[in-house]
Amino acid sequence: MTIITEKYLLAKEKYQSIGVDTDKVLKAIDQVKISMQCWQGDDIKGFLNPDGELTGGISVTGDYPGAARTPDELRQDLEKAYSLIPGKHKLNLHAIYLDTDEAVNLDEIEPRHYEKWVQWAKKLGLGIDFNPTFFSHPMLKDGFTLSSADDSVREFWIEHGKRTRRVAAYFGQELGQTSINNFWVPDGFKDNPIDRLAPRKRLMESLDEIFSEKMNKAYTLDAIESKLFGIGVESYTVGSHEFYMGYGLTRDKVICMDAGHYHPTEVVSNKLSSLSLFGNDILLHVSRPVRWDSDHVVIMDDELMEIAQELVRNDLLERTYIGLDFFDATINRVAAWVIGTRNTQKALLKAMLEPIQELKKIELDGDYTTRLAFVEELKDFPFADVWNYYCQIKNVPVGMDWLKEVKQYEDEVLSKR
Ligand code: RNT
Ligand code: ZN
Repeated sequence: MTIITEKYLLAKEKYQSIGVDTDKVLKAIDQVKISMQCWQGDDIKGFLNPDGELTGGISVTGDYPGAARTPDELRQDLEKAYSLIPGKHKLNLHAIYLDTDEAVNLDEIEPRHYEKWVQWAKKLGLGIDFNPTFFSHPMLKDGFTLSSADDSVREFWIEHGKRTRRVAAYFGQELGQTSINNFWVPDGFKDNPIDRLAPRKRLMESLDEIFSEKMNKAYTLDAIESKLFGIGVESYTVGSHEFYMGYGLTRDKVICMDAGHYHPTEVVSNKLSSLSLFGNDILLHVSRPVRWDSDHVVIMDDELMEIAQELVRNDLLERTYIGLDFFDATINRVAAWVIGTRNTQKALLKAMLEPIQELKKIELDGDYTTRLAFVEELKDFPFADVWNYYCQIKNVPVGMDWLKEVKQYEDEVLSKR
């Protein structure tokens, strides 16, 4: 018996003493799929433009060597990352990550331009989620896409949106897992607008046009992502929280909540319960805002724990799609994926190891002293022994061992790019 197994058995006993069955929890955590964002691998450059520069709508900082330059390199890096993460997961692709020799514009994409991704996903047993790309493109005019006052701009992006839904349906059909197609547009103004209403009306109408084609919900679901502000659009974002809450609830869309898209003291965790009462499925963009929507790599901080607890305590995992959304180009990109994904899994595992019914009863009884004492003591319970055991049985490195593999990969592969 390995020391990891021995420790697990001790942890199991300890959790049993508070009524938690760790074996059951291990089965539950293994069901949770995390959608890993392709864009952490190359700083959201994609393969549409040969020079791959970010030309507006989104930005990334850092120049750590070794970024993927081709789809094959990106797949190689992703494979490395998946091999260091327990469980079977998904890939989150952006439209600009097409893999084809043809010169294709965003309003021309077709499923066949993503065929190689599907072949690869089949080989690895992954699902694929998708995103139309409304940035880094000359048709992003003065900061506007779907809400532009210029008909030709809107038409271009509407066509793009329509096409992404067909690509997402293709992913869903081929891979047997629903592909979430997430719409986020950067549209907004740096300074105070006179007319806040008209762009929102145009955005609403453009989206209605995009979604007018009926898709098979087993293959793809549309999601919509709001934002409070961004660099260059500090004063007004067309697709605000209220806009998309209203849109999503009236059009039966999956509402995406990005942890970095609200006021600095506002948290996504506190929104999930309300949303769950009125909407259907939820999409999460697990991210880490440092003072603003900075998309730092997800760490095990209080908000990540709160998000995990909300999902587990309220039984929302069944209805929640979990995607990661961070992009840090100042560190090894494979390491970034591994850290962010493993942390998200760890937070969920820790949340699953709570005696939830017991805690709810204590709260209903009004014993807030015990409630506080209990959750504080729980923080010291040996959840890491359960996590390490989970890694061991899934044949992925335990503890810091994954880092050695990433360093070796950096020496042998990334540093040669
Ligand atoms: C941007 C949104 C969006 C993007 C990706 C790349 O603020 O969070 O989700 O990060 O589409
Ligand atoms: Zn996001």
